[in-house]
Amino acid sequence: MQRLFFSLKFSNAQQQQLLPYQAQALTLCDNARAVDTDNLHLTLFFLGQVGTVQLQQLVSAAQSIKLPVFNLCLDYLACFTKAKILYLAPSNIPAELLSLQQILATRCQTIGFIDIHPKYRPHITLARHGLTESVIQVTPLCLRVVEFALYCSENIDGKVRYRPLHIFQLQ
Ligand code: 2AM
Repeated sequence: MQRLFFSLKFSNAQQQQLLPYQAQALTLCDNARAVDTDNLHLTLFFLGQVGTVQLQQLVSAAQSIKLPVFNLCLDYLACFTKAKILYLAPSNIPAELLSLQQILATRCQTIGFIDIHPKYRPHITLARHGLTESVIQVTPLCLRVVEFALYCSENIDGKVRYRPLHIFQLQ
């Protein structure tokens, strides 16, 4: 069994563009721990533990999705107070992102996974173990989203790493 999730896949260059926003987020509270640059992502559907048969079903389901590339403009920093996560998010959620998330969620549910989040909240977690009440408007960062991926969450020597197992192109 592997711990998996679907996520937008950002390039290395896009992950680098997120770093000034992460630096700003870290100033909002003491003790927050930065997410590793390579791990910066935007979750589409969290699956949890997945076996090999389901893994193949998930890959086939995602491969058949034909949706367009889109622009995502991230423009505010805020915190999920319960999870103590500092994140960057879009005030305007692109219709293409919602379509992708909804289609993926429907397919994952058909295969037998439960959506554990009552409401989809697209965000990029920049730091963990941080708490703030602030919501800060930032200079918008507009990213061209061209692919998503099925990621595996691995713990190697106490360090979490998100590794793309399969990458899916948007059109
Ligand atoms: P993330 O912040 O790294 O994307 C399981 O709950 C995981 O799903 C969380 O660790 C979080 O990972 C992500 N998540 C939490 N709440 C969510 C929500 N409302 N919508 C989408 N992803 C969420």
